[in-house]
Amino acid sequence: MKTITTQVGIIGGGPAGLLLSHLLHGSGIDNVVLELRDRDYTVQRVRAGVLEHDAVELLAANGLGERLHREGLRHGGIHLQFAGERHHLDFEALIGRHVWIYGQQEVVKDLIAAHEANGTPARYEIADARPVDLETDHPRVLFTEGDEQYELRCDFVVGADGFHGISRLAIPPADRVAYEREYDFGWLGILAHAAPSSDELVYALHERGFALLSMRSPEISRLYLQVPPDEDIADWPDERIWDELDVRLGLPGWTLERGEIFDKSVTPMRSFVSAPMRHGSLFLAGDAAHIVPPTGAKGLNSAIADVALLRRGLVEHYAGDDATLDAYSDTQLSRAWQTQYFSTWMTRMLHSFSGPDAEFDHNVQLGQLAQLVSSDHAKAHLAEFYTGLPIHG
Ligand code: RFL
Ligand code: PHB
Repeated sequence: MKTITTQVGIIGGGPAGLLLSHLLHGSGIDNVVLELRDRDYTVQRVRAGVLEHDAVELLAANGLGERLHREGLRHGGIHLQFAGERHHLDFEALIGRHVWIYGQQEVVKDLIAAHEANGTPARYEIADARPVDLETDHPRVLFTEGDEQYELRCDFVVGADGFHGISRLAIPPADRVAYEREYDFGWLGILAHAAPSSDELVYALHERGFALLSMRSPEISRLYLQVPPDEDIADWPDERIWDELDVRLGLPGWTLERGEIFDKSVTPMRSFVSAPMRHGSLFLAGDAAHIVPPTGAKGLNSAIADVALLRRGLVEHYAGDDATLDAYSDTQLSRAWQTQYFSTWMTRMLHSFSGPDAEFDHNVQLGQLAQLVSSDHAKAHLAEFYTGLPIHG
């Protein structure tokens, strides 16, 4: 068995793991990232698109803002559409904050470039990662790379290996609680070579289900449709997708720009929180600890908030102060539940629900939305959450 020694062992080379590694490196804390998949896989996964105000400031303050500010799209608000009308929520005017449209894939590319420039690339295609000795202050991660067995000796292990990762499972079942909620719908998402048909995102409630118009660049549209969670993508040829988007997003005098669809997938929706987020010398961050339905655009941003605080806690630890690290789990669980609240609220407000109360519920949603767009206080409430809770980095 070969031995590697570092200060922080990070399992998972997604946005949470790579960003934590970059932040720690910038603070002089040695670390190693262990990633199951190959590098190209981690870059090609199409996922989040909206970055919160403070998340972008954190990235920029740590050398990751150059391409983001050049190629990203700064959005000062969103549109809410229901009952055949589109309403603009102007975040800048309401609370003086904004968000950025910049794909998660681009964030990951920028992180990989920074790691390569620093000479600290992640170790890709490692297998069987297993954190052990977590109740001690000298934990290890055992793993396989090629034909070689390794042990990574460290002071702390961070589980940033996503919802399907193994880190959370290393906490004994008696010491963790999982809170979960599944929705009986998912999102069919497409990427298309089509100029976005709106200046800012459009979230639409329609009798036939939710639809979202988003984008990645002035040439690429990202669009979503609410569908059953187990929907077979083969049942959705391109024409059917465009026609359904036309129905749910259509307005008189407005046309949805069509184009070549180059990515298509269905994602089920769930909410999940695992508590606590710390067990001995193991800390969980990002999707490994919590998942939200994407309606509030919070998953990636929550992962960024976790690792920002974890960096601060680790820096203070090595300076002799454990207060932030000791409070990490409680602080981030409180933030995670606030985020769950917002994501649940947005999801319930904007999706169609089936069952005997469906018609009643739809009318309640219309009432809720009508009040929301007529009140600056209600709009500011949405704007505060959407542009992001504070990030304590
Ligand atoms: P990730 O991205 O899942 O990365 C985890 C990494 O860990 C690796 N891994 C392992 N490595 C070693 N050993 C093991 N045993 C391992 N098991 C797994 C994986 O290969 C992977 O590389 O988790 P992370 O870093 O916490 O990042 C979380 C975000 O990816 C996620 O929250 C967002 O994508 C959620 N999300 C959105 N978030 C936003 O903030 N704004 C959005 O607009 C937004 N839109 C979305 C979304 C997620 C979506 N899907 C597909 C779920 C839209 C969609 C459709
Ligand atoms: C996206 O562009 O992928 C996106 C935007 C807003 C959301 C979710 C996803 O709420």
